[in-house]
Amino acid sequence: MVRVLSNFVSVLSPDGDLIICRLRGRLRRQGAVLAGDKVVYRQVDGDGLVEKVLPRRSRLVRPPVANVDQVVVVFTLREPELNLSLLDRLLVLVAYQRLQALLVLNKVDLLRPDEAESLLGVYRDIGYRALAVSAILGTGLDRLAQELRHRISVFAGASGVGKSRLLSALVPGKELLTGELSPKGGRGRHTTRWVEMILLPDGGMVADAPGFTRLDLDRIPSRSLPDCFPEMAKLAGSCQFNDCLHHHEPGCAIKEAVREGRIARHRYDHYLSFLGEIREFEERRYQ
Ligand SMILES: Nc1nc2c(ncn2[C@@H]2O[C@H](COP(=O)(O)OP(=O)(O)OP(=O)(O)O)[C@@H](O)[C@H]2O)c(=O)[nH]1
Ligand SMILES: [Mg+2]
Ligand SMILES: [Zn+2]
Repeated sequence: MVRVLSNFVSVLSPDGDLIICRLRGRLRRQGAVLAGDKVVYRQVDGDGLVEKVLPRRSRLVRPPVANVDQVVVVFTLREPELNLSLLDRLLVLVAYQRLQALLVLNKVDLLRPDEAESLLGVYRDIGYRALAVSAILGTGLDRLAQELRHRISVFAGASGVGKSRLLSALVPGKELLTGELSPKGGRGRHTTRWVEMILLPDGGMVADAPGFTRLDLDRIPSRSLPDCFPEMAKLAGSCQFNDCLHHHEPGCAIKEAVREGRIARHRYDHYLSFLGEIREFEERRYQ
């Protein structure tokens, strides 16, 4: 399944043809079919009909896509302004789905070299793969292409960070709609409207997806949150209490690591604010 547009979808056949299909009745409800889904379809007089969706290996809610191996988290420092909390939120959701994340800092043509490296260094130290690129100048695109090869990926991130522009630069002959930033605060305008899977020339597939400005963490239980921060998960066994949530508990190895600068302060602050949010969801749910 390459693209889902209300009642019509495009399916990539085993021969590499794109076939426009309708959906069987019970597959017409929202979320029943996602880009990336493997499906069984039938052709009736030239018209395709999707009969069945095969079991999914993975599923993301935002962006809505199935069966990807990795999420390419695209962000910028300027135009639009970096939203570090949104970045960490997305990394948490990706970790919770047990998918790999690749961080891509785009628009480095707008930055001094040291600006890019200091931020990426924080994430590389945690163990993430992180690249600095420019879709306009072509900087770093070879490395990015390598990371996408033979994998199924989805581009995710705020609107206007250049996801579609990057993909157009990576895939010869593929022109995706890219948008101008609105002058007000350099915010994106949500140019991409649906998830679309694109075949890569060197093997693999990548999906372009609409940007977002907020992400809820309400599906993640508070107990699982520490595991979604790799630098915390690594140390959690050293806390005094094995159910430590790294907040007010005594003998907490995570808090000690933050004090000593081994865990970035902003990551821990985001952890606490996400934890607070999730607990509010949980309290409301169990009331
Ligand atoms: N300076 C600079 N501008 C870029 C770069 N990449 C993309 N842009 C510009 O940023 C704007 C937004 O790019 P898009 O590719 O539409 O952004 P998007 O992430 O797909 O946005 P949505 O589809 O709304 O989620 C366009 O005006 C692009 O030309 C870059 O590397 N450097
Ligand atoms: Mg786009
Ligand atoms: Zn702890």
